[in-house]
Formats: sequence, C-alpha cells, structure tokens
Amino acid sequence: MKEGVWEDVWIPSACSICYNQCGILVHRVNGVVVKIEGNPESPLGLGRLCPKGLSGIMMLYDPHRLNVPLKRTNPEKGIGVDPGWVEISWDEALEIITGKLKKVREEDPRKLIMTGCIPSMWPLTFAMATFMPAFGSSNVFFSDGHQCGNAEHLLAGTLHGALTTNPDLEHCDYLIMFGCHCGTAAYYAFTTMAQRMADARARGMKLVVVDPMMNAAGEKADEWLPIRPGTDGALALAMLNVLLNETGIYDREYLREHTNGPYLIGPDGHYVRSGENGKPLVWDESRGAAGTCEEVESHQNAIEGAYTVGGVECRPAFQLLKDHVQNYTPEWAEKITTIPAQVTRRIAREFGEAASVGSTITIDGVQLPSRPASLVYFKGSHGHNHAWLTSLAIELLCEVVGASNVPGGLMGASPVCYGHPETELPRWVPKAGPDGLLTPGIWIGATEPGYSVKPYPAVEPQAPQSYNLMDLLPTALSSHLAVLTMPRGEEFKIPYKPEVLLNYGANSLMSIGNPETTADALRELFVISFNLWLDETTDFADIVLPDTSYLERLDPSPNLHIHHFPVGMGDWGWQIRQPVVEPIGQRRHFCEVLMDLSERLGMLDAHHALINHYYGLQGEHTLKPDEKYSWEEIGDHIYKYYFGPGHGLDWFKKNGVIKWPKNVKEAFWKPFIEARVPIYFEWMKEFGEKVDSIVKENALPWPEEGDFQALPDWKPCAALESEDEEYDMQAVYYRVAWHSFSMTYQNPWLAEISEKMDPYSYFISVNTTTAKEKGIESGDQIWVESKDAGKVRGLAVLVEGIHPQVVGIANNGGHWSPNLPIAKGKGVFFEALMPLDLKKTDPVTITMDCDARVKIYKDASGEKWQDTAWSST
Ligand SMILES: Nc1nc2c(c(=O)[nH]1)N[C@H]1C(S)=C(S)[C@@H](COP(=O)(O)OP(=O)(O)OC[C@H]3O[C@@H](n4cnc5c(=O)[nH]c(N)nc54)[C@H](O)[C@@H]3O)O[C@H]1N2
Ligand SMILES: Nc1nc2c(c(=O)[nH]1)N[C@H]1C(S)=C(S)[C@@H](COP(=O)(O)OP(=O)(O)OC[C@H]3O[C@@H](n4cnc5c(=O)[nH]c(N)nc54)[C@H](O)[C@@H]3O)O[C@H]1N2
Ligand code: SF4
Ligand SMILES: [Mo]
Repeated sequence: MKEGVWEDVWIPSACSICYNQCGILVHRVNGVVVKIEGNPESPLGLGRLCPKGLSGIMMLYDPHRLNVPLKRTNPEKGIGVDPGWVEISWDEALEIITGKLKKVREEDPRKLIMTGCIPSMWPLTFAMATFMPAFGSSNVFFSDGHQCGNAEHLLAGTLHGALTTNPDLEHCDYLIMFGCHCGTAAYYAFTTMAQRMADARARGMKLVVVDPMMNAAGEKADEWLPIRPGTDGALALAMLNVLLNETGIYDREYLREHTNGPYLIGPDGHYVRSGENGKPLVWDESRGAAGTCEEVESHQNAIEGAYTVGGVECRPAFQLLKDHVQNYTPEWAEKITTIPAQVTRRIAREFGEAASVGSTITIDGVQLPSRPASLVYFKGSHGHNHAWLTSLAIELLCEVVGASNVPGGLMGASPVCYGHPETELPRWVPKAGPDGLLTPGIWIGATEPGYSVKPYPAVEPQAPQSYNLMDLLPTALSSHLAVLTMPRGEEFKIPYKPEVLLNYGANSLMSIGNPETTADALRELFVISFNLWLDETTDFADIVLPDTSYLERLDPSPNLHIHHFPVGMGDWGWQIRQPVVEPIGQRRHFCEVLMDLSERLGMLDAHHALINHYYGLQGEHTLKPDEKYSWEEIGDHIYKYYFGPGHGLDWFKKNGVIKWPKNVKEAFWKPFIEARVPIYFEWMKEFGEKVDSIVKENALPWPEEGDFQALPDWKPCAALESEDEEYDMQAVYYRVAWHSFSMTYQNPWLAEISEKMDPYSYFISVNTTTAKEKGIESGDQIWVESKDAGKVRGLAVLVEGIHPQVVGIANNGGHWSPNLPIAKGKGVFFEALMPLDLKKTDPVTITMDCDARVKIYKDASGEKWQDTAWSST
C-alpha cells in the first residue's frame, strides 16, 4: 500500500438509482468512497453500469443531503411555501410519530396511507408488504405504473407468467421497439441489455423503432418510424391484419397447442362449455365434433372456421381475432398514426417472415422452436388512456407468430426458477389455472408460499375500501388515484379519511401529474417523510427524517422480490446491498426505523409474522413473534433460508452475489409447461361487467368505458380527442440514460453531462420545419402551454428527428426547491402539462395519459425563464 494509505478495499454491493439493482464494486480508500464500478461477477449488469450508477458517489457525499430530523413550524402548506424547519432529535421525532400512529391505529388503521419512491424498491416493498399490513392498512399510492407499466405488467403476467418482459436479443434477428428504451437508455435489465443490444446489432439484427422522437433508441435503429403519440394500438392492429388476413403468416401449431385460439366462442362472447364438466370446448377436426382439450389432440384443434355445437353457433377464438382485425387496414391506420400504409405493410411482413414459423434451434442439446422476431413496448406506447387495448394489440403480434417465450422471441422476465441447487429456493413456476390458462408462479411479492398477488385468475372486484381504487380494479398493479380520491372520499363511499401519510422518498408533487392536484391531497395530511434531500414534496411534510442512501444501508437480497432478471440463458444471481460507509450524520435506515416504530406501537409480533409471510420464511428461519432482532439478523434469516446455512449474511458481505446457471427449461420454458395463454381474454368482459355494476350500484364517479374487452381495438387518448387548430401539438417526455426521473438532477456529474455533452436534455425539442413555421429558432425562450393543465417555459432546440406535431421533453427536470441547488432550474417540468383526471385514465389498468395537447409560442417577456419555469394555469 502507498504511504498514508491504511485502507484500500473493494466492496460488492448493488446500485439502486433505478429499479435494475445492478451489481457494483465500491472502492473505498481510507474510509472514503473514491469509485464505483460494475461487478463483473453479478449477472445483473455483468460489470456494466450506466452513467447514474457510476455517479453514485455524488449522491453519497452531496453536502445538501439531509443529516438530521426536522419538524415543520409553519402550519401553512403550499407549493414553494417555506415549512420553517427546525432541527429535532430522533427521539423526539419518533415520539411525535408514534403518538400520531397510535391514535390512528386505535381509531381506524386505514387512516394511515403510504407512498414511496420507485428507484429504492427494496425498502419500499418491505414497508408496503410487511409494516403496512401489520399496522392494518392497505392504503398506498404510487407515482409509477400509472405512467409506465400497468398494462404491460398485466399482459406479462397473463401471457408470460412474469412481472415484465424483454426480448431474447441473443437469438433475435428482427426487433420492433414500440416507445421503449430497451438496451438503449432505460427499461429493465438496462446494463445487460445494452451489451446484448450492441452484440445483436453487430450480428446483424434489424432494429425498427416506433417513436415520435429519434431518441437513444431511434438513433441506433435501422429504421425509425415517427408515430403520432397515442396511436401505437392502431399500428399494431393494422400489422395484425396484414399477418392474419393479407399474408397468412401465423403459427398454426403454436396457436393450437399453446393458446386459447381453438376455444370455441359463442354469440355471447363466452366460451362454449362442456355440459358435463363445464370445461371450454374446442372443435376436433378429425372427428368433426366438439370436445374438451383433454379429449382432443392439440394438433387437431380447429383454430379457424365456424361450427355449431349443441345448437349454438360458434367460432374458435383465433377465427374471431382474425375477423375482428379485418377492418383495420394499413390505410385506416395511416390516417391515425401518420405512418404510410406501405411502410406498415412492409414492416408487418418483414416481422412475420423473420419469425421463421416452423423453424427450430438446439440449445444445450435441447431442440426448441426458433422465432427470431420480437418486439418490446413500454412507457411510450403504453402510457395513455386505453393502455390495455393498445398493449394487447402489440402483444398479439408476437403471439400469432409464436414468438413468445422461445428463443428469439418476447420473453417473460424469469417466470420459471427452480432455485439454488442446495435449497431449491427461490422457486416459482407458472402452471395452468382455471380453463387451462397460465397463472404465474410469482408476479409481485416474494416467492411461494409468501405474499404474492397474481393477475390470473382475476381477483373479484369490490366496492372501494382503499383510496387507490385497486380493490375495484385489481387488474391494476399500482395506482396513483389516491391523490384524486382523497379529497372526494364521500363520493367514493369510502367510510374513513386518511390522516397520516408515510412517504418513503417519492417526489409525488413532481412525478404524478399536475402538481396542484397532488398538493391539494397532501395538504390535508400529517406527512412523515423519509428522504435524502428536502425535495419539492417535503414542502408538505410535518416531520422529515434523514434516510440512508443505497451506499449506506443493508438491503438483504435486494433483488429477491424483483425477479426481472435478464431473460434467456446465463446465470441466476442474488446479491447484497450493504453499507460501504457508516451512515453520515444522523441518517438512519428507513427499514430499521420501521422496526423501531413497530416496537413502539406494540405490533412487533404482527410485523414479524408478515415478514415471515412475505419472504416465505419457514421452520428455524422464521422470526419469533416477540423476540427483538437486529436488522442484520433479519437479513441473515432471509439469506440462510434461501441459500442454505453456509450462505448467511457474512458470506454475502464478503462475496456480494451468489450465482448458478439457468437451465434451458427455466430460460425457454414454453414448450415444457402445459398452460395455454389467452389470445382472447374471455374473462375480461365479465370482469368489466362486475366493475360496472359496482360503479352503478354505488353511484361512484368512475368513468364507464367499455374497455374491458376480450380483443383489442384502438381508441384515441385525451390529447388526440381534444385536437384543435390552436392547440396543434402533442407534448411527450422521454428518458435519457443519465437521469432517473427527478432525483438525479441534483447530481453534479450528471448535470455536467446534461449541460456540456448533450444539447437536448435540458431543452424543449421541436421539429425544425414546425419551429420555422412558428418563427422559433434554436435557443429561443418558449412556452409550451397545455390545453387542459398548466404551462412550462424553457429554451427550444430544433431537431430533425421528431414528429412535426410533437414537442419532446427529457425525464423530469425543472426543480424549484432551494434545497436542491444543483438541480434547481435545470431541465423542464413536464408534469405541469398533464391534467390529473379520472376520465383520462385507462379504466382497466389505471394507466394515465402521459401526453398533453399543447401549443407552443415564443416568450417575449424578457424574463429569465427559470424565474417562472412553470405555472399551473
Ligand atoms: N416528467 C416525468 N414524470 C415522470 C417520469 C418521467 O420520466 N418524467 N417517470 C414516471 C415513472 S415511470 C415513475 S416510476 C415515477 C417515479 O417517481 P418517483 O419515484 O417519485 O421518482 P423521483 O421523482 O426521482 O423521486 C424520488 C425521490 O425519492 C428520493 N429518494 C431516492 N432514493 C432514496 C432513498 O434511498 N431513500 C429515500 N428515503 N428517498 C430516496 C429522492 O429524494 C427523490 O426525491 O415518475 C413518473 N413521472
Ligand atoms: N435512464 C433511466 N432508466 C430508467 C428510468 C429512468 O428514469 N432513467 N426509469 C425506470 C422506469 S421506472 C421505467 S418505467 C422505465 C421506462 O422505460 P422506457 O419505457 O424505455 O422509457 P421512456 O424513455 O420514457 O419511453 C420510451 C420512448 O417512448 C417515446 N414515446 C412517447 N410517447 C409515445 C407514443 O405514444 N408512442 C410511442 N411509440 N413512443 C412514445 C418517447 O419519446 C421515448 O423515447 O425505465 C426505467 N429505467
Ligand atoms: S441501470 Fe444504472 S441506475 Fe439502474 S441500477 Fe443499473 S447502474 Fe444503477
Ligand atoms: Mo416507472
């Protein structure tokens, strides 16, 4: 060691600046973190990090981080209103909080509501799955899925047995990305997928990107299709029509054997069922008669034609789909998407041909179907009203050519795991549920037999008890709706009013939509906020507690519940997130504080029981009801249960990650698991009828829309519906690789990239021709004014690579908190443009419209734009 160096160590841990949890190695010299690198041993990233992960040091040592508990002295709450913080001790803070929580727990525990930040998912789910139910409340709201993934997650669960999907880039030859930054700037398993994307492109995989902007994905594509926002469903329907009715490219064998394509559908839209056992009937081509799937050889199931069974006219589900899309011609779609019909036709054909229906591949000695054509879709295409219908149309493209969970196709992210060889844990395997349809082994939650919510069989809808309305719509994975419903409890017939909000970090004011709406909801509550900084949402807090960042805390097995591993072959890997330095100042780990609060509230036994339940802990590994455990001991229990007595906390602290190879039947499970997937969502209609009748019975102000459909259609989102001559543009947001939502704007290294290396991320992108028509030049100060919400101000940058009727804004900038001096006034605050409105929400999955109908114009005020960067009117 060099003179003066008494310590020089590399500590394995896991990043948490987005949900991907990449493996990291942290270099600490003389007690100070000097570098973060990717951990090549970790299958989560394989040694690669994105710019955010590399810049984590700046988050650890930021002098503007919170170091002490604070109490508000100003009773008036408002956006930008100084709370008048005074320092208090931890003990005083916990006493105030315990007092508040005791009161509401005695009165009605549902008066406690919780929200949290998406990047730090481990502590968030720990709290939501253990502390909250132990307290007696299921009231939570999120700033995530309503914008990004609720519909995709529902389809990932029902079609892929997983929480989410990714394409198998190792075998794919033709990839279409619908509004997604897979392997290019964001999305799941980003760092691993970036390498695979580069390798696939070098190998010759064709990449088609459907996106109103030529962002990180479009610029790397062979072909960029600038689509009108909110119209991907129309494109996908036209492509389906080309495949099914124009070219006849579809995988008959796959549809017969692995989908409900052969199930006979009667005139009422439901399965025609056996009179004996109630099972769905299929048509046996060899016998010319109907029978159940058990009675009819799969290859003789009819997927086309019209039949009469017991006097009932019926058609196989696939025939219904084929007929249904017939009117969706590429010419029809062109008027909606602005993509020329001949391009849609060509792309559909190329995709179908690339799928090579009927071909096989041998991997590890096992012969498998090969379908080297895939797609991936997420926030961009999906983040609109009618997300369910759009996402279904997109997914069906892969289903009809059989490119689903086989090499080269669209894969569920880790739906099958047979566990570590020593313990056979963690373990989850999808199986056939009611009507022979796939039910995931895990969806959200830990592992069987622990807490796990599944999308199928659908949970019965109920009159709302929770402000997020997820009991009315259990088809939604998450919901932001509490910010809209809390001030309207009586209209929703919810018999209590939330009083206390526990906020684990989320900057809801900036991330949910129109901040005024969120402010109105927060104003009413006693807000306890665990945070790293005094961000905009903490302006509404009553008590702020200084949390540890991901580099200062222990999160045992941080990817345990986040089972979205890189898809395809490779290794399984479970990691540790451990403190690489002692917490600075008086920062304390949120989860440890929750355990303290449980003890103070006298609910430790219930909390332990829920930890056992959530992690599925069994036998000697269970936590005893009244014993006090340190946080490290709890981590040790979890590790030893899953990975055996030799792999406790100490082993993980030293080694960082445990890994073992995936086998072919885990990676490409489709041919080995007997469960069909729906290409016709028969249950959805009945589910929707139940929702509608609850809405009517209770006169709930929830929009009645007919989106609970078995087959996809396209319907315009609000921004398209409200098009007019004055408001002639649509605004969208997009991600860059060097920012996560709003939280990374305070990082000086990332600010430097945004300011010096990228001429777009802090600007408003406008198409060059459109801008010229409006007399706007690059660098001009402009207003973007929303027809239905507020307006934002910033500097224009002219670009060729954007649809002429679209303005694009990166991530989530425009912070105004004086306590975030690096972030303040950088970038543009998109959310001010988006109204929060029940009507602008997908009724099936609680997905919100993430684009806005806007007009843009030069700002001649001469003011510095940051002084009033946005306004709510
Ligand atoms: N304009 C725009 N809006 C968006 C998005 C976008 O890209 N642009 N993305 C949308 C999507 S898909 C999502 S998922 C949401 C995400 O929304 P949020 O989860 O609210 O994300 P952020 O806005 O980054 O706010 C996270 C906050 O958590 C705090 N934080 C970070 N790490 C920790 C920690 O370890 N402990 C504690 N206690 N706090 C921490 C930070 O201080 C930060 O203020 O935003 C949605 N809204
Ligand atoms: N770097 C980075 N990585 C992240 C995150 C982050 O904030 N930063 N957040 C994480 C989270 S929580 C999420 S949800 C994921 C999101 O991951 P992605 O879905 O990949 O995120 P985006 O970049 O927001 O959306 C992709 C593209 O959609 C385009 N788009 C907008 N509207 C439309 C439309 O109507 N149709 C089509 N076809 N395209 C449209 C945008 O221009 C953008 O280029 O990323 C995760 N990873
Ligand atoms: S993708 Fe980047 S920010 Fe997300 S976990 Fe990995 S390194 Fe961290
Ligand atoms: Mo998200």
